[in-house]
Amino acid sequence: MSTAGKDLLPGFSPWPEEFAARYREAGYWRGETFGQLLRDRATRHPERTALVAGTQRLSYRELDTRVDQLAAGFHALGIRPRDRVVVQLPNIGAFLEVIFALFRLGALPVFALPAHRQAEIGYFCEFTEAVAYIIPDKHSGFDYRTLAEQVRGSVPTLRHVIVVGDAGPFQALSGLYAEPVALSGPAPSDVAFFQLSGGSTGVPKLIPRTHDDYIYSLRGSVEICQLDGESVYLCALPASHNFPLSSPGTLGTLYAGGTVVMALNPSPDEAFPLIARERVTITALVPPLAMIWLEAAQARRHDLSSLRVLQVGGARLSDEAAKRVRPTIGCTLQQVFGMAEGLVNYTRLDDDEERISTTQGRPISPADEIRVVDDEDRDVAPGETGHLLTRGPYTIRGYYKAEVHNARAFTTDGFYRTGDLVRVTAQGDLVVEGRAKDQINRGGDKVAAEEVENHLLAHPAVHNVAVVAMPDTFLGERTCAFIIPREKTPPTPAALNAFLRSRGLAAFKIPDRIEFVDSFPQTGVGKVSKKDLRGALAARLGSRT
Ligand code: OOB
Repeated sequence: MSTAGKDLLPGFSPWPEEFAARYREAGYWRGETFGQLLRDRATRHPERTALVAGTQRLSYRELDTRVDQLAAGFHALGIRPRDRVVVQLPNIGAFLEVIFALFRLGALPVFALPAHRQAEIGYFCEFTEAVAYIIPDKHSGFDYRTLAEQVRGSVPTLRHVIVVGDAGPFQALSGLYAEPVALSGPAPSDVAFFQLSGGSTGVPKLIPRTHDDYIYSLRGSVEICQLDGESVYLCALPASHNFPLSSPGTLGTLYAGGTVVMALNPSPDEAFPLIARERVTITALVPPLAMIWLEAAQARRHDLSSLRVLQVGGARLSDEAAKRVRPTIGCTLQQVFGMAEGLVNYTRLDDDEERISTTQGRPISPADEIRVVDDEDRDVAPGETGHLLTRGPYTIRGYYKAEVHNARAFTTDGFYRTGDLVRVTAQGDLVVEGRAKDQINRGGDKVAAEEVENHLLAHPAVHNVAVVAMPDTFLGERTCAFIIPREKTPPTPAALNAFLRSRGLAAFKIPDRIEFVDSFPQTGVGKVSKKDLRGALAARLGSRT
């Protein structure tokens, strides 16, 4: 089947036909869709438990039925194929019901994080011309309905706000389950949803993923992580993030016919009893959480013996912490180095201990192409550190509606510039050595420097600003904003942070530290030298300890 000439979603960059044909021929893209996938599993093993969330337990048959009913409800509201729907749900059962209902309909979820606020949500709704926004009533002490009020007022395309729980002035999700209707459904090569990029630019970029490409990444992940019908996956990280969604995550677990267990928050207090009760076999964490779990596991108050694999990724795990996983938790560590744009690398479960604790693994697919290059895009010598470029059957060819940025973020022959600095070991594993992109990796939460800088520049007392990473023993990195004030007595850091919050910026993007300076160090070509700012900060922090 050819994608050439087919009517594509405007703003989506498909794989060139020659690559698409190759990926189909090799059996990577098998023409499946998410809607069919769930139907198939529900037909094969209807009685198996698909989902455990709070007091809710759903078999595959029940999940499949509820998804049909909800798809009918969304359809009755007027939501149509290709309509964008911003989904901002925590780790609750409704998350999976909602996204599969949208998949079945061919409507496109935009995966927002629970931490996002008006600045981000308003932008996603506007940029994607979303027709609906789906939220919980309250979560973690925050009332999402007040956020929805603000967003609805400013986005004319937004026709529906749908609430899980007490809907207030909006539409309750619970009222939407309806008699199933026949739906034609999307094509496998269609965009299925949008992930968000961690980004390094002023606004987050949207990542279109197709049924074909994402399901291939699930199949590869399931095989590498050895998931099967007996597997029980604990979703402890925010469910909409690419790591717990697909590496192998909740979707990979359903692909394999296993059970997904949702944890409302990832603390040991919540997660450990769930692991013991549900006999969880695999879960995924970011490094700071892994450290917290390692501490808590030493108390041995809970039976974690069912756990076979602890995955850690999203940011670099130190070799020392990595080496503590097996002795402390009694299971295999799996390092995961992935990105919402596509490429995911795993250490393999049977790799030796040294390889598992000192590398970030290797790609899912033999068709993942990896290049490590210097600043001029020339391949570096084997084993040397350089910029990681990648291309492959589940790595995007362009961000959504971002032509100008795409020309920079991709090479002319379609390699994605990851912004990561890596080296490849003699055994073929990747080691992440650093980052060239202007981003702060705050324990797995990605903060684009430019985005925070733009918000700070909007403050009348801020003349200029540069946001950089500062080292942190717990999070790996935190955010520091260097500010040149307009006046002699600058606003206090607290006032500036309150200003950022009032602009509706997610809490994890608020600077951890603000330093006032008279000028910025410059590079040879007169740009702000963030390297020198990081150096100055290290000297300042060092001299205070
Ligand atoms: C995952 O996805 P994103 O899109 O939030 O962030 C991707 C970036 C990478 O480019 C890299 O800079 C960093 O996060 N990263 C790591 C890492 N895993 C991700 N840096 C060092 N070591 C690691 N193990 O973070 C993501 C997506 C799928 C699976 C796992 C993580």
